[in-house]
Amino acid sequence: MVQHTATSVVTIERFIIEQERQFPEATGELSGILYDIALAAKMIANKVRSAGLVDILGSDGSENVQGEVQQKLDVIANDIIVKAMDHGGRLCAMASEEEPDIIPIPDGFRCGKYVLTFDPLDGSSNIDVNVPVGTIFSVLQKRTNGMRGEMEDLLQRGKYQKAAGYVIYGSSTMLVYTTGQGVHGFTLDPAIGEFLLSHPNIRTPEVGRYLSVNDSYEQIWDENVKALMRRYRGLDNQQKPMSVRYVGSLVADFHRNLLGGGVFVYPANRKTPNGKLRLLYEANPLAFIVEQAGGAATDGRQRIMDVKPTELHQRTPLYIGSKRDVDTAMAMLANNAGSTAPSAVPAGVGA
Ligand code: FBP
Repeated sequence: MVQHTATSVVTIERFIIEQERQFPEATGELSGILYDIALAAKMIANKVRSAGLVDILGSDGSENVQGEVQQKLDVIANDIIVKAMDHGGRLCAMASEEEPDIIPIPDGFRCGKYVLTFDPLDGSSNIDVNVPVGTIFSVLQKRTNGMRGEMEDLLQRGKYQKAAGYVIYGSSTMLVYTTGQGVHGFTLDPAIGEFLLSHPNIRTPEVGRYLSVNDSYEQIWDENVKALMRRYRGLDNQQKPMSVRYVGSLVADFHRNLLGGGVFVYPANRKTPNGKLRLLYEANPLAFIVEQAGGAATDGRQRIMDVKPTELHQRTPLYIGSKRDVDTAMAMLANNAGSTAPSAVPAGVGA
């Protein structure tokens, strides 16, 4: 594999082809899926960038399966991805945070050997205030025999992912992905409309600087979660205090910590006893990336990518980022493991 530097002018398409060449048995289907995702990302970036100028800010007035108000851009991004991915003949099914059930491949289009799960616009509640948002995706290989994708093909452990990545629509638009051969970042050059290699072989620092947590939930956390937060803050004199950074957009917080070192935590609490974030299209893809970059991800009980999914929109507690800090979470939570017994929630906490 050609060793590129951040100054090499390498498009994402060329990089994908070079990676594929290392697998003589490869059919090009996975590469094709990554191309189509890059195309969808450019189209979504265009919408996000002009969001304030055209009438696509604000809510769509409908609710998604999570009971969340859908933003207009949530729906637009979801449609862009479905339409970019459903006719390439590489997928046999999809699942999205914005859709209640499996998204089948329309009749008339060939079914392929992969399934795609995705969060079309993560952090969408931040769109109207111009805070970075993102798209997160995960690719798995079909397991069942039939032509069409089934629930069993989607509900696979994260460790079976063939590819995963995210796009961050921030000061620049970046696409970061892995196929199990390291983590690579590409920046969109809007002048030429190309994703160019800007961050080859991303490695995340072993020890984190940043702590990303919404501690307005502190009152409804378990005691061991509170003890862990005191540890990260250096309040029990076991480590140097970490600097708190929280955007409230998972992709933005994860991306900062991936490059600069840090831990993002969204523990379970009495209001969301199984956590808030979704296993299939938030926790699993980011866990694959962080592990490929030398970091780790846990639900407080086990490695995120060992969790056996049972539902499409399953939620999970999440501790993800620099290895030392995730190991600390595992050590301090393991005996009471992440999930919290639901009980009274003081009014207004986590509103
Ligand atoms: P979606 O926008 O995809 O539903 O993502 C959930 C999310 O917005 C994450 O991006 C973010 O990390 C988290 O929820 C913020 O939650 P809270 O407002 O409770 O801190």
